[in-house]
Amino acid sequence: MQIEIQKGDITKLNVDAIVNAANCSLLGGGGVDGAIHRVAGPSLLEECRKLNGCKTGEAVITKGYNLPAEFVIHTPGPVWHGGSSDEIKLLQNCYLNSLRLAEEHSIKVIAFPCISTGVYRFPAEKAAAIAVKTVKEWEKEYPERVIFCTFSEQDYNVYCALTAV
Ligand code: AR6
Repeated sequence: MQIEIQKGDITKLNVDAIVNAANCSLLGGGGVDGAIHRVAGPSLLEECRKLNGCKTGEAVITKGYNLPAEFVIHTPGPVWHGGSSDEIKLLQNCYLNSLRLAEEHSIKVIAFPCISTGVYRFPAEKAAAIAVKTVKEWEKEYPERVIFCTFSEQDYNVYCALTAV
């Protein structure tokens, strides 16, 4: 498994799947979710409507429509309430369930945004540590390459520090 850190807009990545930091309705929102729906186009929302939502920490897969990525894996992250509401386990589940879907669909290259660290206020360094640990411990054949697509310089530096040998 190769791990790569990039900085920029996840909607521009030409990969097999991008992960969406969604909410439980799956009907779109702001942040990375809004960006993904804007680029993918209305057919994505149409497919999402049929899924009847998704629980926090679980994940569902759709097509990518007008995105360069073939698939979108939607996973609602936990809202940070101080750490005593199972937030760590739930965020880990977001990564695990997304990786499971990637394995099931033989997805070779997948890109993750920094789930829960925007509107949902999960502390960025804690979230990055969970993301990197969960991905490093994944030992299945797929995905072959995981890209952590950070949006801010600060997140980029945190991920680089965590993945440096
Ligand atoms: N590419 C990559 N990362 C991005 C992009 C982008 N285009 N845009 C923002 N980010 P957030 P959450 C980063 O708030 O905290 C939505 O309304 C951003 O800088 O998008 O999981 C949903 O509908 C941050 O590091 O997701 C939910 O209601 C990270 O993506 C709620 O927000 C996540 O920030 C989910 O909140």
